[in-house]
Amino acid sequence: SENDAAQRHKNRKTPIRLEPFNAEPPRSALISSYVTPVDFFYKRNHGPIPIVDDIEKYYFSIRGLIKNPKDLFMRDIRMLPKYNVTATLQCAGNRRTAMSKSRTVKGVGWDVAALGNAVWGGVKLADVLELVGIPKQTSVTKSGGKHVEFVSIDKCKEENGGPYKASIPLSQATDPEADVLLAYEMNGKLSMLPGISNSKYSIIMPKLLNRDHGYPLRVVVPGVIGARSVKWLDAINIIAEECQGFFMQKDYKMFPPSVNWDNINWTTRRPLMDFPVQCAICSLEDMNMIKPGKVKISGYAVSGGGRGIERLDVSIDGGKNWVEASRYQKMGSPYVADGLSSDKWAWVLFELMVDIPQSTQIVAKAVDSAANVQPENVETIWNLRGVLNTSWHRVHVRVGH
Ligand code: MTE
Ligand code: MO
Repeated sequence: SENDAAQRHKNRKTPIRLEPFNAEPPRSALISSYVTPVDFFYKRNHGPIPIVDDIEKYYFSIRGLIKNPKDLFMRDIRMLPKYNVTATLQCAGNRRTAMSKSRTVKGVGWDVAALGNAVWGGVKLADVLELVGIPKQTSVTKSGGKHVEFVSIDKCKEENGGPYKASIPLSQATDPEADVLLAYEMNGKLSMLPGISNSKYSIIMPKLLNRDHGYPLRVVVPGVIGARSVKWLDAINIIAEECQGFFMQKDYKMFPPSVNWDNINWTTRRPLMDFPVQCAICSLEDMNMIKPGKVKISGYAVSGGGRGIERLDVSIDGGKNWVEASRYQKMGSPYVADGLSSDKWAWVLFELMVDIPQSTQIVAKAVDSAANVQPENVETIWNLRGVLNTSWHRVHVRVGH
């Protein structure tokens, strides 16, 4: 019973959680910096967070369709070239709560902050796979062929007590330009204290990944839904086709609005990979009371697959007329969605000052570098698992005097 569980829980020396730990910051926290501080970075877990206490003994194995399986320790990983990749990690369930308001969906209720932008430090998976004799390549296609499966240390009920796992195509894993990382650092860069421009006051942010985010080693697949970025890596398997785990086959797929829990056939859909173009206003809540006058509209926009953000439109009359907002990644330097002078895997923040004389609905929508747009209404993309709610983001302001 629940009481017994609570009693057992109390009797333990180390507290355990009866539910996996999930957390999301207030949306306003996301726009205070381009790189999301670890404390404000959402956390999504499907089981208890494992503890790896002896980093020297930690290793993961690479097996499957290769001639020479290998165990790799952290010292082996640290010998490979290190890269810092700025990439936005977004849960496929981001903005699920709003989808549920249209019609109830199943899943963790997320507001608009189940994502974050981090500087991930680690080695390229393409370099690691070369160690077991798999050559690098620049992929022309990302589907079909062998897959690289990531198996975690954590255990979860969806896998019947087995480990969390996922896979990506081998062609993506071996493409150095896809920037797939085995990361051991998060936000390990020199950064300025907010509001102080003198470099004397710069600080080193926490370097190593913390436990919540996959210490000691996690996968980061830029531009792809968060579920494929497996934390607490235990093994890599080279397999003939995609991973048959729960989160690839029975979850994180998008169904049409007509599919319900009685007529669902999981095999008819592909596992979600690249996320579509997304944005949200973070300077305002869903409902706001304001005084008439100037209001700052700011938030984030991001697209998957390395596509940049080409445009960000804001409407202050519920979607009839639109004004373009300014976009930035690094404060003070203009943003160009070309992936050369910009961080191609990372979000952009946007900003616009508007005059709000009366109560209204404010809307934001983004266009990515492939001219993809966001759907106007959540109903057209409604799906029973509540994934990929990328509909126009709407907030209400009531003007009082
Ligand atoms: N990896 C493991 N081992 N276990 C998990 O439960 N959750 C996935 C992914 N990797 C998960 C995992 C999901 S659904 C998301 S959205 C991201 O991790 C969240 O990463 P974060 O907690 O570092 O923000
Ligand atoms: Mo997720």
